[in-house]
Amino acid sequence: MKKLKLFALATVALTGLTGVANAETAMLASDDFVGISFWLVSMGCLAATVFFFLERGSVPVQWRVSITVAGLVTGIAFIHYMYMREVWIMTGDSPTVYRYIDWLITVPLLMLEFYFVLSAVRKVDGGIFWRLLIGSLVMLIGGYLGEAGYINSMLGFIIGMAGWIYILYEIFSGEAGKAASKSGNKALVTAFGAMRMIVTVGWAIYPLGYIFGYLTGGVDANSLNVIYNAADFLNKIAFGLIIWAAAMQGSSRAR
Ligand SMILES: *C/C=C(C)/C=C/C=C(C)/C=C/C1=C(C)CCCC1(C)C
Repeated sequence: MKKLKLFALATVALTGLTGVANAETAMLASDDFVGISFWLVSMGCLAATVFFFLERGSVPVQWRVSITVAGLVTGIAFIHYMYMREVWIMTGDSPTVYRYIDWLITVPLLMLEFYFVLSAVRKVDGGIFWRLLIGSLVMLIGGYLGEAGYINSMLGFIIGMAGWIYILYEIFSGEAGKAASKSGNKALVTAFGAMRMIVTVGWAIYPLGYIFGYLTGGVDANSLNVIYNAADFLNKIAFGLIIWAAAMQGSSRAR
């Protein structure tokens, strides 16, 4: 296990160094605030990844998978951010493909977290995971087809919204929501409630970004990217920290 952890950290560190080398070829302008936001989120993701992997051993055993997944989410996002940052600084274009590939991997992992935190304290039906996965795929594929111009952008938006609303139904009123409230575990109920708020309020930022940066009169790449970057910071890093805090709540904090 120690070796695995070291390997993971070394990988993250190496990727970070590669990024430093890249920075020589693409200079960040001091007034490029979108580029600066790309940098801030990428470094936040790097720090969060190291943190989650190091903290994995400090939480009770049944919470470890959730912490590992939180580290995977920020780690995958970190690497995508290196590329997105590069595209933005070099070309000033929105790195749509990289962003959606990142979402395609990290959003199902974030959804999986609802399943994992539930199964940390009780037995749960695997159907919950599949329904959350299908909802997120509909949401992302709809959004991508619309944003990349394969289908009408309004149609893509409507399909994406349908997927998101389905996810919200599942975690509030569906089986997942019921399982959480019936669990009687304080740490889980608190974490589940906070995670649900993030998927409601934090995730709402993306469709708003789509509307303001994309649907209403031409693409405004600046606002679209700043909005998406800020949202990622909240929905990936803060989301993981909430799970970590819940996991620590039940533990004796022995290290
Ligand atoms: C780490 C990345 C995350 C949490 C990304 C989440 C993305 C969304 C919640 C996207 C939602 C969208 C809609 C609800 C409507 C259609 C357009 C999208 C794809 C931006």
